[in-house]
Amino acid sequence: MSRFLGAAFVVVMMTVGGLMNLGATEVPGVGLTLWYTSPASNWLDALPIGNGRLGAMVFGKADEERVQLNENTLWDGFPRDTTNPDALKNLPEVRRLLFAGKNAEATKLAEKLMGHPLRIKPYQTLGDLLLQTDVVPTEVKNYRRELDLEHAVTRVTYTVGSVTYTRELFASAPDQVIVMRLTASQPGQITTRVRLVRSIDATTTTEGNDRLVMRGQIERRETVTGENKGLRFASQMLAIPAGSGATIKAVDNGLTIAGADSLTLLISAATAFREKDPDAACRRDLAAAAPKAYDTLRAAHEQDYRQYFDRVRLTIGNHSNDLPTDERLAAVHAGKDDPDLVALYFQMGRYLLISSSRPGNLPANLQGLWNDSLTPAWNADYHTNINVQMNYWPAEVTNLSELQQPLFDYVRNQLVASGERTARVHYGAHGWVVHHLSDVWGFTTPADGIQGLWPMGAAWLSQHFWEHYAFTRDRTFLAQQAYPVMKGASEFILDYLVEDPNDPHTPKRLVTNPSFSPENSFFLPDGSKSRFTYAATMDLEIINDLFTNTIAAARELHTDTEFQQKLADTLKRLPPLQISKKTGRLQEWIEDYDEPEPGHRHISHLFALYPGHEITLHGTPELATAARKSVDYRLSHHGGQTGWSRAWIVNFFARFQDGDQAHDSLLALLRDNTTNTLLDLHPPRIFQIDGNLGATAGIAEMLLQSHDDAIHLLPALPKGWPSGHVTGLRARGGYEVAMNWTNARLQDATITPRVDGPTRIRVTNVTDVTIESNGKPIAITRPEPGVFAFTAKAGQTYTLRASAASTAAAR
Ligand code: FUC
Repeated sequence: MSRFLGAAFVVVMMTVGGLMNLGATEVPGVGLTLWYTSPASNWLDALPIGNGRLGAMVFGKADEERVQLNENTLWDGFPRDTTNPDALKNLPEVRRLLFAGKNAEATKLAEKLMGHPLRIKPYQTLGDLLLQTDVVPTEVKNYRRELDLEHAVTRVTYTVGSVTYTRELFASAPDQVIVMRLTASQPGQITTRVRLVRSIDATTTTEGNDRLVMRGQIERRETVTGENKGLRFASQMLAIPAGSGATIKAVDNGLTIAGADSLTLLISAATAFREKDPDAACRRDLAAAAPKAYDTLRAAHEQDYRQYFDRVRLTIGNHSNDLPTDERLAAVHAGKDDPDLVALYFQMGRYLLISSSRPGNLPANLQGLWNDSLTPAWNADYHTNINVQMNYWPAEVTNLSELQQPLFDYVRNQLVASGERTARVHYGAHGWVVHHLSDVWGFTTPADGIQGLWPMGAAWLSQHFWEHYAFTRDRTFLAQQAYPVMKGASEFILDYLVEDPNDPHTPKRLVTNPSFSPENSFFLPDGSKSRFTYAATMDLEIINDLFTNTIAAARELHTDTEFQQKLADTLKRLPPLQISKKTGRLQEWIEDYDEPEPGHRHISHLFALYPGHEITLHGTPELATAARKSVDYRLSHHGGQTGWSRAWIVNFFARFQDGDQAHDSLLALLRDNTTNTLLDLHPPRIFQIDGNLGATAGIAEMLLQSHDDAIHLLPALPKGWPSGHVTGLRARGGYEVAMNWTNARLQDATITPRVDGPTRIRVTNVTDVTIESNGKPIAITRPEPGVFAFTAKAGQTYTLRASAASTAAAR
């Protein structure tokens, strides 16, 4: 168990101090456990487990355990056509008013452009598994609750009298069940009552003396016919007690187990979203899992999970801190730095993605898949104006590439066809469109209020398809999945763009209209506030990214030369990015407006810095300087208040190659937007997984970048991480990278390419390197200072060493 290894490792560290670099690779599991000395007092302090479909939050009270359950297809609502046939005829007038600067009138008329209905329905909790034991809380000693990220198991241990009790839970992807196991250090000590509950729309009964069966249907009536079209769902729990004295019986819709040596509970759930008969699906999954020994189930789960998790190891501290996680977080609040905690947060991010996004299932929503409410904040939906994309920022670079497949499937199966209809009905356009949010029923029309009139979701989502190709070089994926999606999104934009009638040039420039910079507002010259405009900077950046990537994809596939030309010609007609003459900042809108909320959480106009790369330090230094001023300005006005906003800022600073500022933002995130269980918080105190995942990407981005024509090693190392070690990061071009560094400089790196080709490596703070393959030095060129180039062969391993002279010189 990792905590014992952890203790042993600390001893080694103390005796041979300075051997930091041996780190986690030598002792797997060190620093990979979140732990606490008390149970969760509220949902945010419970510990999450998940298999990409089933999830649970485990509270860990000795006397009354609550396991809050989720199944990620359990959504209110049903598929329907939400387009508004009147939208299109009002569009030209809204556009005319905006070009004429009549924003208030345009805003009023724009209500006619919205879809019907205006709002989506929520993702819901499935219910709770409740255990009641006969433990008297005051008699509980040696309490420990933990989440072991290396094995994806949560565990509670405590002692009452002379008996030590252990509970373990995990969510198995291979067996599609949640498994809970109760054991005791002495025979016959497990006694508990188990119930499966949900507050509405379901009933639970017992079946035989060992099974709980919940059946339900969300109450959601079709307005005209009155028919209940809500989703049907089911959950079952099978209890398997062991021990010669064990008894089990059904009492009042619950089970009572007494005198068992151990107890295994298997929990399944399903909905009619995927299963014709959810009840039968639960029965099937339990029947398959029940004959297997607990150890067999656990071994299969671990093997499956670790195929993903083990790919990346990160050591940036010295593993000297073995305090409970909440105490460490409190120390960070008090101003202490804790690099190990940052590394733990990073691996927690990877754990959360592995647990909430698995091939064959839905993508991670605003809360991954953990939600205890019937009416969660923002419906726990898919927001496409930053949030769902941020969820997938770490996928490629932290070597979880396959976990983007749920996003790709969701886009292709749920969004594209509906988005084509919305494009046609609302805009008379080809291609597909998604506005600022969606659900599992294919919602693509403008929602909520007029800020929902933001038709850039499809264009932004398309970036993920291209990036997946850039990292994997999977041509089949590019041809079959990515290109059709990217092309469709481009077709919509081509039709959406209009000539700016105020432009005196020939041909006139092309702009988006209507347009928002999500979800920010500005002052018009007459002092009134507006959000509505044309050609917001973010639109231009997203279009640049989409068209550039689509052209590159078409070229790779040797297809659509005319279409490529059309995209290239259109790009030339977009307005350029602008630097404010007043402030030197990157302009967020087509005019240089002042902002009522200068610290606004969205920093949309910096899309081109991250996740895009139209703005780079080397390629566009003036724009990069202006972008830097924009971030500094936001921060000087209390920017970055939400977890996701802070996480985005970490990525910006990584791209500015300012490791110390990135690091400061990471600490701010831990201080201001993180639960004791390392979950990201949106103010006031709402779990939102995007901050976790965005910051995980940001930490990787501090160590490795590959967006600017080279694999850049240690581009943004902060002073606080002078020595460290990372394995398994991935770079664009199909590379895997491991690095060791000491005294704030790279020592050596291992680069493993997946495809043959020219390779350029940039190393911060190192003037020269040697590169070996198969034990022999290879020829390298030095096309510019700090860049080392060679031709890589797929499958070979290249070892790069900073030459001693260079390190000395750099010092
Ligand atoms: C966007 C953000 C909010 C929140 C919501 C889910 O609208 O502006 O802060 O994250 O998505």
